[in-house]
Amino acid sequence: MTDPSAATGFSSITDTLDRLAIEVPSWAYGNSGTRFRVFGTPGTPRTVEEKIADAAQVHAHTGLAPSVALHIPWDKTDDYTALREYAEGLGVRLGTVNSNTFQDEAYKFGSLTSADDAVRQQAVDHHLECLEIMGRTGSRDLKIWLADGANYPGQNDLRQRQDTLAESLRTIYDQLDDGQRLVLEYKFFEPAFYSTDVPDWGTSYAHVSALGEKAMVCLDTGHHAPGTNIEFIVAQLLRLGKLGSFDFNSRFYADDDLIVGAADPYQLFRIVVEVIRGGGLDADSEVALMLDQCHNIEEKVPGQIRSVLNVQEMTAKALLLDREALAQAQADNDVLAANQVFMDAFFTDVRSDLAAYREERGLPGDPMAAFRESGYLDRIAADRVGGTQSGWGA
Ligand code: AOS
Ligand code: ZN
Ligand code: ZN
Repeated sequence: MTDPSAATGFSSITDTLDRLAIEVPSWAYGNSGTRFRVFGTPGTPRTVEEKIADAAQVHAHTGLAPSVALHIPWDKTDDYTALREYAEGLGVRLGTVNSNTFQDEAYKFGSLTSADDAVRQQAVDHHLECLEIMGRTGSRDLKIWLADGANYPGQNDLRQRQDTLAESLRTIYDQLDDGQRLVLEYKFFEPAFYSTDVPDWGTSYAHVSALGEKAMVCLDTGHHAPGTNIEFIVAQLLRLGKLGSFDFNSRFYADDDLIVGAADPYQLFRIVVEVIRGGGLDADSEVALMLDQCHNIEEKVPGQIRSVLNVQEMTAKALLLDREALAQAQADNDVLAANQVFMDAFFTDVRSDLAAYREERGLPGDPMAAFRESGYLDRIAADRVGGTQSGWGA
């Protein structure tokens, strides 16, 4: 066969592939680590502008990452309008604003769930400041992840904290502008080890449903217990119209924040199958696909390039799933045929089709190689002296 894409049906999926956009997090470009050690990398960004410049490299080499998520306070600056213009000048947009109520001494026993009115007000005010910043950066989404929880049974009034959280979220939600959204992320443990105030999708869903249309759930793929069927949660949230965004990453053990698709590419494939099934890649979809990763030992910009390429590769496979044949096998209760159709899509090798697809769009067929050859890492290593850690490594 002369045209390999004819064998896979690749040409039928390119319109949808063209729509694929993955937001990259500003903190992925800073140094990060574990509680044991933060290893520095030459060329680490010293400013938010340098983080955005690195993110722009990911987009320039892949065409997949047109926006950058910010983190407040790690990315605080005096002039957000100027920052927005700077990003646009490099061909990227400023995206989701991530709040932070997990680093101040005041939040030791909670933030939006705190029983202390002054602490709770401080946490609410921080979110209102984020909303103000979003007005200037042109961001749509305020992403809230809370470290709030307890280490010991009896430490907190679990029920009361849900009521307090609902009240705090309502105050923030009521300040959203038209076109802005609040996405509430859940996480089953860490830093709290016994009980977390937003531990699962059900709790997030309960809160965002009570708030209204502009509130949605954020699903971080690393925030589930081992063995959790994440694609089921994806299907359910899409069915309920409440899947606002993804934080993509890989985990082996806890919230490892490794490169998406590195630990279990088949799981990523299954998730993307449900995203497509639920309309998450339709032209009018409002589901935000984001990365939430840290690169503790590997180079950061190529780590991000690898990540968005992994999402693209699994998306291409998922788009190639023969849904008609699958529906027929399901209707026939032909278990093995249905599973085979599913596995055939997963095992289809799309790498050469994707390389050709990129080249047709003026992008490098092999973005990893193109970036390596660009000399960018050597340039930033020489130019940037005294790079700082991302907030995670602080
Ligand atoms: C923390 O575990 C969460 O995954 C957060 O989504 C994220 O890492 C944070 O919002 C960055 O500030
Ligand atoms: Zn996350
Ligand atoms: Zn996380």
